[in-house]
Amino acid sequence: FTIGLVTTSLALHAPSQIAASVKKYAHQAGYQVLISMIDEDVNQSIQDSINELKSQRVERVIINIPLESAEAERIYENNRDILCLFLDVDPTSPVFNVCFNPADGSRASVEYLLDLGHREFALLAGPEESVSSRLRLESWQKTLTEKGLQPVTVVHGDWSAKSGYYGALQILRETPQFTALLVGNDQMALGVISALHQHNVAIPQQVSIIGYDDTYDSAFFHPALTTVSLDLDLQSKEAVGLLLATEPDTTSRILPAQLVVRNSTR
Ligand code: IPT
Repeated sequence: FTIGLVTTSLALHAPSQIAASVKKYAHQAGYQVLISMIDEDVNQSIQDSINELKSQRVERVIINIPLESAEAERIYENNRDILCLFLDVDPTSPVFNVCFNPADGSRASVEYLLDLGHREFALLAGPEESVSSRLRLESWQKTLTEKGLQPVTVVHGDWSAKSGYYGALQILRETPQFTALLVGNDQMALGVISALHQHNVAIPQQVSIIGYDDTYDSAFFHPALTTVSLDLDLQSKEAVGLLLATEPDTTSRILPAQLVVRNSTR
């Protein structure tokens, strides 16, 4: 038996961790995993990937591509002959999904920094076209607004460490009056740390940083990163379990995310 995984770039830490875990849990259940990785020309190539998997007689497919609800619904409707489960959609979307709550971890980050006395927040979000990136950003902004605060700036990266590095340089150049920097994922936070070190901005003495993901590497950044932990292994386990049930229950599941405090905040 074989299940399919249609995934965004495996050069990124989170999707590659998910792919490894999907494979692990599928193998434990006696299934093989066929992986199809895409990143451009989204709609057409997702359908191409699904068709390719169908031609190999795959009938159950995990889709880890960031999709707005309308796109995800279209894909779901166009592929009623197989079962599709989505990992990167708005968890309230009607398609079958296992996703993280985009609000709890983001809210916890802002509240933790507010309790430490921070008031000047810079936001370095992920790509504008990613639904998870947008929901994380909205939740940071909403929590700040509720406290009567506005971020000093909002900048977008593309999830890579390089984009975090250049995003931090832009923020230092344009709006240097911040003491807290919320970052959309840990890879971008790695680049941020590098940029701040080069400019002799001490973390956490001058600037506190909180990332997002808690991938396997994040505890080994310097300083060890405070971040919102997503249990990607659990997400993969749930997804594989739901997909492989004999009579799949297609009720979506929402997973919690929580703040893990390390040394990049004070
Ligand atoms: C999401 C990660 O949080 C982010 O760092 C990036 O890797 C992105 O995936 C790639 O699409 S995790 C996803 C299951 C919401």
